[in-house]
Amino acid sequence: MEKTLAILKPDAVERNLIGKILERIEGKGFKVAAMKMAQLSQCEAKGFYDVHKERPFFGDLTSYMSSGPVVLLVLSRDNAIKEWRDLMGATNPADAAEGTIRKDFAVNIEKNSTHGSDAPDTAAFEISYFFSQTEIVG
Ligand code: IDP
Ligand code: MG
Repeated sequence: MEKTLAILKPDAVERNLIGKILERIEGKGFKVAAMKMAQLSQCEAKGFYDVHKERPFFGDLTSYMSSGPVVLLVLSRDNAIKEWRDLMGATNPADAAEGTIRKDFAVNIEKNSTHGSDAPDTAAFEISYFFSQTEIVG
């Protein structure tokens, strides 16, 4: 089973969408291997999104990601990284396919409700950024 990191971002938590999004995750056959609430500091958000530090939206993104509570999840299933990205949909909800989480719930390209790792190396980094080995089951 492959593992990936998912985040239910501040816009999703603020609008009481935790249950609806978790229902879609479980409905697609993912197992929740770890889960916790957190409120990131801007410093923690910057460390997490370090790959984007040269992008023009980096300051806004890290302010937004630290603006309210998030749900941090480790998801497990076969092909979890790609399956979770497919279920989330495109970064910009205007481009996201019908039936995806971002199409149905995202506010805009920044407040797009969920995060997902994009490759095995980033999944490993992102999972270890938020979870110790003993917090992950299965
Ligand atoms: P991803 O979340 O689909 O992997 P990335 O390109 O890795 O997309 O960008 C990380 C996050 O940065 C996005 O999910 C979104 O919140 C934000 N973001 C990406 N592109 C833009 C943009 O053009 N303007 C504002 N925010 C953006
Ligand atoms: Mg990304």
